[in-house]
Amino acid sequence: MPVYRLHYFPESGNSYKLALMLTLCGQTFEPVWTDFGDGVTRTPEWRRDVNAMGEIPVLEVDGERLTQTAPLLLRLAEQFGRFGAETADEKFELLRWLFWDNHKLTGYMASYRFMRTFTPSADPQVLKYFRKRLDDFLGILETHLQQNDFALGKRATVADFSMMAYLHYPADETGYDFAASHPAVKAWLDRIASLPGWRPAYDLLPGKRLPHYA
Ligand SMILES: N[C@@H](CCC(=O)N[C@@H](CS)C(=O)NCC(=O)O)C(=O)O
Repeated sequence: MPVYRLHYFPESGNSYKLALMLTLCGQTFEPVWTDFGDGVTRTPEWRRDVNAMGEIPVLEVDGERLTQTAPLLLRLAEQFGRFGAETADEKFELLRWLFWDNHKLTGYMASYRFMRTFTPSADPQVLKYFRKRLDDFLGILETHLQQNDFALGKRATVADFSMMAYLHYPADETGYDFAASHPAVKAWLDRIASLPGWRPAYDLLPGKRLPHYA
């Protein structure tokens, strides 16, 4: 069995993607709480010793430090034979949604939620811009999920875990009430939450939390 250590902070949806995947695959990990709020990931020491890209999460696998959730999710899917692609066409689809998520959905939702909720003086113009982009991306996801149970159709894959991570937080953090605004997204979040062993981020990622300002 590999030994996993996950460097994270509780509000990090990117960390949750890996914590959830490991949990759904029946794995445990040692949680390594990281003081993101105090700027530790911006220090030269942390970038030298932990992650040169300056990002959370970092997954240590038997002592090797690995980063970037998309390739990590794909590797775990392959290793455990779960939540991955089964055909070349599925692999293409999986990559398509993972790239879209990293660039668009997670990229904007993580920035919007962080600025809106966890920074003391959010710039209203920047928030407005993020929200406009997000409304567009969420509309695209809503349309897809009106016709599909999951990103790839009938079964959950790592593309779903990647896309749902930032959307499953409480409405007072995301600023969205999906039941009212995006019912197909809400139904999909509920489908993922009913997978055996599923747990929310704040259950899997304990420790000191960032102050709320929203
Ligand atoms: N594409 C990266 C994104 C990681 C990321 O942006 N992490 C955030 C915290 S959840 C971070 O460390 N941000 C620091 C920064 O943007 O400077 C992944 O999937 O691992």
